[in-house]
Amino acid sequence: MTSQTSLMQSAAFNWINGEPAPTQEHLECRNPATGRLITPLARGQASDVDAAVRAAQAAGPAWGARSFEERADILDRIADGIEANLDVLAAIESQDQGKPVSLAKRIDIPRAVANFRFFAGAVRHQELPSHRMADALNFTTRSPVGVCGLITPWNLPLYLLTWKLAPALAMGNTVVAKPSELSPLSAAALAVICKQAGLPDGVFNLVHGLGPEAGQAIVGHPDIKLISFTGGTATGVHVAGTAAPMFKKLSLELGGKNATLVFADADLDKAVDGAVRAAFTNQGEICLCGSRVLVERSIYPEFERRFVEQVKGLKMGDPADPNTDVGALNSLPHRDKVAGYVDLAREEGAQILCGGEVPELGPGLEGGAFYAPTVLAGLSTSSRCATEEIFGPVVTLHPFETEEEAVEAANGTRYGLSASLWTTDLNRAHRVSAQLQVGMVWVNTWLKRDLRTPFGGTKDSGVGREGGRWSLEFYSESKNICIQL
Ligand code: TXE
Repeated sequence: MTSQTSLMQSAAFNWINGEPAPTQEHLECRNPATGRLITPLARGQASDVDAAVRAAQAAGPAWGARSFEERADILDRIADGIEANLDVLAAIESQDQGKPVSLAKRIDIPRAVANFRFFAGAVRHQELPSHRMADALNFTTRSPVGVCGLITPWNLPLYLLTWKLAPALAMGNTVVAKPSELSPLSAAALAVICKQAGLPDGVFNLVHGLGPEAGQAIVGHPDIKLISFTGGTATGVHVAGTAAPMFKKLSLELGGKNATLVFADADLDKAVDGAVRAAFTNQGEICLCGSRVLVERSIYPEFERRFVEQVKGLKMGDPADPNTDVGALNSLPHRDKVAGYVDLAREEGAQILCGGEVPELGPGLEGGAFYAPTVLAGLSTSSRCATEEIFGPVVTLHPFETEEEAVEAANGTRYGLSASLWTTDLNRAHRVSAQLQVGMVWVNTWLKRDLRTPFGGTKDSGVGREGGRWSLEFYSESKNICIQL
């Protein structure tokens, strides 16, 4: 196990060619629950990205030449290293991001372990296609793409970075990654763990810093052949605009404004429970959060009563307290954006059924980016609060009369990431799932993930799919070899 302080302080440097690399300037990394400074953060520039790309290029041939089994063994050792540091990494993630430490321990860090173990197994067991003709045999190989640029957001820092890094490494690529400047600490810790696990120098490089500086330099670097980006839709437009004319492989996982649809025949206890979890997990800062709940009118009053009661029971407070359900938002500017949407809802005549304020949480947390879990009712399904991504602990409730109306409302945003649907009618589950314009539908559950399945969205939620064989394909170049027999 490595000390928490030394892992946190490693973010003061970039990580290039297997060692800390100093930068001339620094940003600050603060705990959003207290406002306290944690560590200076390296402020990488285009020259740092260039140094990282050169290290990644130098390491590429040897890493790409290793067998899938050899690379999988190293991925497993990285997973072991993350697991051995679970408590330390959960504390780092919570202090850096604002999320409850219990959530980081239960979800974020175990999922990072699972990402490495899953993709180690996936490449060990992958089957490559062959197509026999009467007089020829085609077989398809997968070779590394080259240097991959991975850009990740602040909401699920280690979870999302490892979701990209594990398959990129497994397929023999080398990487230059940029975590969000708002929650970079677990990525810095991961670089140290990768080295301890035996990952060769230069295979995984990390450049910290701002999006328009380090991020833009990665997206626009001519020797980076693939970009996997998770972040806001507006940034995604910019990333695509730079990368697409350079013919880079591109995967964009952007925003969401996902509907939870509750039909009168649903198991109400489970539906309320699922809808609350979908709305408020990680303070609502997950692209998959169900932030619009559409409820069949005949059960609406009872659903609303139970939903609000359960939300009022969520314990908001110090993320370090193991009993906290809802922690701090990631930053004060983001908290202000969330509060701005609730002000807008007030102007639009919404009823605020609970929340709608900055809570007073007592000594030590006065400077924190907290916002009370908020339930809004009485807004149109086409209002701004019901269609724009708020990305915080704010949910809107809407009654509907018919299945057609529910589907139309669910599809009535620019986003198309996911939906969850609560019903005991199997035919309805099939019918409605087929009509929802999203990449993922959950029926009678939410955020149940099987890493073999495709993950990604339609419309303005992004382009491409990652997960299982979709990741193996994305992080490799397929080559068909046709042999005349
Ligand atoms: O994300 P950004 P922001 C949504 C959510 C949030 C909004 C804005 O609604 O309120 O987006 O969040 C890097 N070239 N999501 O502004 O800026 C940046 O440094 C290259 C949904 O904080 O998109 C960070 O590493 N990179 C989402 C990453 O992009 C650039 C998760 C994401 O930051 C760049 C986060 C540039 N020009 C926010 N500009 C989800 N899909 O889960 C910024 N970056």
